[in-house]
Formats: sequence, C-alpha cells, structure tokens
Amino acid sequence: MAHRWTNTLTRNDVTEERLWLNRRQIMAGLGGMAVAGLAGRAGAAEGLEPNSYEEITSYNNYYEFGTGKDDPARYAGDLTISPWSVKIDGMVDKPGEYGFDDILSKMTLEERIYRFRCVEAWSMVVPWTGFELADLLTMAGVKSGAKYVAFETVLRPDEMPGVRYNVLDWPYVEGLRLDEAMHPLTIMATGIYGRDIPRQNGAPLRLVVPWKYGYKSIKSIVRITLTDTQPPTSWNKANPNEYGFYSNVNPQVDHPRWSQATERGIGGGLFAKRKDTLMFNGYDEVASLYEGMDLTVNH
Ligand SMILES: Nc1nc2c(c(=O)[nH]1)N[C@H]1C(S)=C(S)[C@@H](COP(=O)(O)O)O[C@H]1N2
Ligand SMILES: [Mo]
Repeated sequence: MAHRWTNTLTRNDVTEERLWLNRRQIMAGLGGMAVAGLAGRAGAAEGLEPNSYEEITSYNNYYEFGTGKDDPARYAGDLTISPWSVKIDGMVDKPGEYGFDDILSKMTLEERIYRFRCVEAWSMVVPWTGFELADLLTMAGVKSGAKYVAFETVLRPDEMPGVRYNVLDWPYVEGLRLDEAMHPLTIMATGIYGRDIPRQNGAPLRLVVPWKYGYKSIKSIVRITLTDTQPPTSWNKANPNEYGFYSNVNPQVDHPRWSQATERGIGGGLFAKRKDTLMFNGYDEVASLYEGMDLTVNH
C-alpha cells in the first residue's frame, strides 16, 4: 500500500507556532517589529501607521497607579503578573480558575493593528498581539441565556498606589453585551509590538474593543463573568451622565465636557491637525450589532 501523506496538524499546532513566534519576537525585543508579516486581520485599520513603542507605553490611563498619564509607566513596575489566573464564572459550562499560561497555550495569537480612541479625544494606532475573546469564552462554554460579559481588574492595594484615592470604585469593572464580546474584532491583548504587554498597558492580559472608547478596554483582568443582566461599569458608576454602557466611538454624540467630532493623534506634535473621528472608530462592520438602537440614548 502506497504511503500517503496526511495532514496531522491541528489547530493546537498552529497555536504552538504562534506562541513560539511570539516568544521569539519577545527575545528579539523591538526586532519584533518584523511581526507585521503575521498580521491576521488589519480590518479597518489597514494602512495605519502605528505609534512608536515609546508613545504607546508612556502615555497611559491606569488609575490604579495614579491619574497622571505618566503615572502608570512610573508606578506599575511592582505589579506581580506571574503567576496569573483568570476566574471564569457565572453562566458557563466550565467555571473555574484558568491559568494564564494554560490559556495562552490554547489560544491562537496574532497581530492586530487597531486604531485606539480615548474619550478625552486623543488617539493612537497600536500593534497588539492577542487572541479573540470569543475563543476564550467558547473554551469556557457559554450557556444559553447568557446575555452579557462582566470583567474585573486585579485589586492589590500593596502594589497599586492609586487605589488609596477614591477616584473610582475599586476594583475597576467593565462589561460588554455578549454579541459584542463574541465579535471577531474583540480581542484579549497579551502583547504590543510582539513583546509581552507592559504592566502600564494592562499586563498580562487586557481587553481591546476597537470600536469603543479606550476606557472600555479593561486592564489586568482577573475575572470574567457571564450573566443575563447588564453588568455595572466603573465609569458609568462614577458618572452615568458622561459615560454610558455602550461607549461606542460616535462623532455625533458629544461627551458633556469634550466634543467627540475630532481627535488628536498622540505623537503628531502640538500643532498637528486634528482628524475627523469616524463612526465606530472606522470599524463599520460592527454597525449591524446596533441596528434599530438609538445610539444617542444608548451612548
Ligand atoms: N483597570 C483599568 N483599566 C483601564 C483604565 C484604568 O484606569 N484601570 N483606564 C482605561 C482608559 S480611560 C483608557 S483610555 C485605556 C488606556 O489604555 P492604554 O494605557 O493602553 O493606552 O485603558 C482603560 N482601562
Ligand atoms: Mo480613556
């Protein structure tokens, strides 16, 4: 009988290779910029010029380390990120503590260059490495009847100097509707420029939802809960008038204190021309998720 070549590779083998590539890029440091060849889905961000690694990692919002843009880079260094696990609970078939390394070994990592838009009207372009949140939720087994996903950031007063101040109700929490969470553009980021994600950007894993304002992308996640009721979100609790549950980038709906019609690209210099902000941050493929909804009421 003639020997026939058979494809024995499974999805797991692909994962292994991606991981290996990621590790290799991490070792190569910024040489990892060559990761561009890995780009899986450029989506609406196709052709975008990423901000520098320095810009992305030195101008941050992570209030657990202070409210200044440079506080996270200065004070996040003490955050213990290994070992790390994520509790997945609520309406799932397999609730439990999932070790971060175990999660990584089962996920397909790829690079996604996404436009990032903050509610304070600044923007960046970031080459994230990450995996689709849908794959993690599917691994845990979403029960029918689940409608929302709630997220929680680690709370470690000993390692987070900013939580002394009640600027927000700690721990930081966020939420998505299940269809938003399952959308292929929604990722859990574990890297930037092919290197492990730095603490100030939300190590070891943080949410990235490119059509929503930056504050939806909750950092250093320790818990994910599937639920049938809309979960509370930190900024909505702090100021419901200014921050809604959906928080979709929308040039037509102004934040009470800032116009959302234009944005300033970080790194463009003080006199750089402001750019028009795009509906859904330019990610038109998500518009169907909101058909029939009044996006001024549901802001
Ligand atoms: N836990 C936690 N997550 C957070 C925040 C925070 O203060 N705490 N800030 C949010 C805001 S307002 C923004 S704009 C983004 C900033 O992400 P970056 O620092 O990677 O640019 O993180 C979001 N995630
Ligand atoms: Mo933000």
